[in-house]
Amino acid sequence: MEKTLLIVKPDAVEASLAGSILAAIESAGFRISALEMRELDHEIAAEHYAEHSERPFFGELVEFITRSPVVLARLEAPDCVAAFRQLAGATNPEDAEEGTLRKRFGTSLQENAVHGSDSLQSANRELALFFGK
Ligand code: FUP
Repeated sequence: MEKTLLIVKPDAVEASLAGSILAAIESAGFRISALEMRELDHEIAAEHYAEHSERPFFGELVEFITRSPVVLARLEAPDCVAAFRQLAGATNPEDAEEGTLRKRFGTSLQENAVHGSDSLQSANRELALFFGK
């Protein structure tokens, strides 16, 4: 079964929304096959966001994702990567469609509640980074 990485970001965990977000994901038909709460260090955060390392917002992004614990999950479903991107919604919650996780739970471009891998290749890389083989 296809897999993707979910991160419930610090803004959502701090707002006690982790359970609601996981429930919405399960209700939408995704199976959770690994789950962990963890405080990320700068090294793993920078590795996760390596593709953005030259962008002006990289430093803030790493500070944000490491500021308090996140919930990491491996999700499984048919066409999981694309299906979860659709459930998550547009990067900026203001642009996200009604009913998407970022529309419901995100508050800004940076504090957008959830991460989902953007391709099968990213999913495999990110799942290996956070959960190992
Ligand atoms: P997404 O794939 O939707 O998570 O979005 P991106 O990979 O483009 O961006 C990764 C994260 O960087 C987003 F979750 C939000 C953050 N970001 C900013 O903080 N500022 C920006 O200008 C663009 C993205």
